Amino acid sequence: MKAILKDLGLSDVNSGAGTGTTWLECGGEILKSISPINGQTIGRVQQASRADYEKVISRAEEAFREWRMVPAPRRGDIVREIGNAVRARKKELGALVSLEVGKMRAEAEGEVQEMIDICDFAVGQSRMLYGFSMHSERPRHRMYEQYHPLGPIGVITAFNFPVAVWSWNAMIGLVAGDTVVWKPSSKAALTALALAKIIERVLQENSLPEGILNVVIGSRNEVGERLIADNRLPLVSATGSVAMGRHVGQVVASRLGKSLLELGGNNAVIVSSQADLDLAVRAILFGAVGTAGQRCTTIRRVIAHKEIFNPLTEALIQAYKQVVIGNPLEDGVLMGPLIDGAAVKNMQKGLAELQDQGGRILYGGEILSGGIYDVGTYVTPCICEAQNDYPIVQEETFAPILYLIPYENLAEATQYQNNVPQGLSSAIFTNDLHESEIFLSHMGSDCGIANVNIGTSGAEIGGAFGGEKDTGGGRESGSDAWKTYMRRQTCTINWSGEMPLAQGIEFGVE
Ligand code: UN1
Repeated sequence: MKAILKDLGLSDVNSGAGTGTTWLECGGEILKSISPINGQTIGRVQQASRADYEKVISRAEEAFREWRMVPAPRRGDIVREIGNAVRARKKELGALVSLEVGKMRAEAEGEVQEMIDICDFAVGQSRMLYGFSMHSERPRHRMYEQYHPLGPIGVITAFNFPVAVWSWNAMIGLVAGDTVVWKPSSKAALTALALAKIIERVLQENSLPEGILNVVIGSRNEVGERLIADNRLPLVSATGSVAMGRHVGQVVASRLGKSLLELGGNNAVIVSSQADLDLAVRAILFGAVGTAGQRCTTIRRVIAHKEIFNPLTEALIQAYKQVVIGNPLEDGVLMGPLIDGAAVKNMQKGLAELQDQGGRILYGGEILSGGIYDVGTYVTPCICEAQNDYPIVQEETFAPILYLIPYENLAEATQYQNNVPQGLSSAIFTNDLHESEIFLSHMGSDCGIANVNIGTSGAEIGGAFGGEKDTGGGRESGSDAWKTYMRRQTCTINWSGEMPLAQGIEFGVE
């Protein structure tokens, strides 16, 4: 453990506020990073105080004035170098992600890969910040739109994707000409600092000013609340629970800022009688058990046709029985611990409520004990029989609980799929074209992501990522999500020597 930390430039106590090239002597309280794998302290962070936050934000503001004038393709070059620096440290960074948030190695490295991929994507995007041109209704006038850098932006991220989600925002924000102030989850503080240290060298080697890529680790009162209320940040991107997002959205809206919200999911997979069950089981296993059920895209509900309900249930239970639970850094382990004891309690609470509401546990849901398990963060993944309208099924419990819900016809299945407050990701398993097209049509899934014959999680970076309804409506990562990080300007240029007005209005004095 010590070797990994040292290798990544971390010490026992680390500054919690950096401006990309320099680290502040912070005045906040000490935060311990505790590994959910064994309950041991990995390292400590001296958190930022209000005053430290102020320093960082003013550097980010100053740096913006300079960074916005760097040509976008040149900004892309810097992002290419950042991507390469992360590529070279993929294994070490992945190991730290495993240690700090408990993901299995392949998944931890997978999210580092997401960052590398978004860097590559952003490099290309840096030459494609296109606006439209329009034909003016007035003679000898030219009209077009252009995208300008927006400003310093705030990015708040959750513990479960401590590398990837920030990078979707930050790397696209960088090529857009923004500077970035990152408030990572305090449950994944060291990963954020390690990343900042990898990037520090790139910024220094390119003689860039401080303030371009900032990190501030601090409490909600000292940092979080100030950041969302801060008029100097025209955009705040936040990933986390619906409750958190509702608050962030309201505070940002009250100052008429922009927010990009990526909040909870309640993702369902419809398994039709026309599905390849073997494919469906493999996808559901990864989607529901992967990351110990702690992805916003985790499969939480399986809506299964009554004809295949029993064989599917049986096959899932068989698959769940084979999941090796343990230290995620060991080969063969598919499921690590939950993030902390509170998450375990929350899972137990969810299961108790489910049973009160009439649901049944078909497999799993126990807290494991003995040996490494004694730390209290390991559980068995759980399969339950439930109805879609149970209050607990309507909620996102951030744990490996899978609700199986039977259906009779596709209209009913689609209704179940859509009848939850959240709208992130969805999928159907079917080999019937008619069914899959209905699911993808206007009358089908209401989610931001809709898949056929693959699960709800593991989205590629090339698409716009995010969801509707209580998921918050934001889109980040690929496609045209870059537009959120820029301000659009419509320009009209008169080269006629006359002064014709639009809409044919005559206005003047003799
Ligand atoms: C999240 O859980 O907040 O689609 C992000 C996925 C990953 C990202 C999840 N690419 O599962």
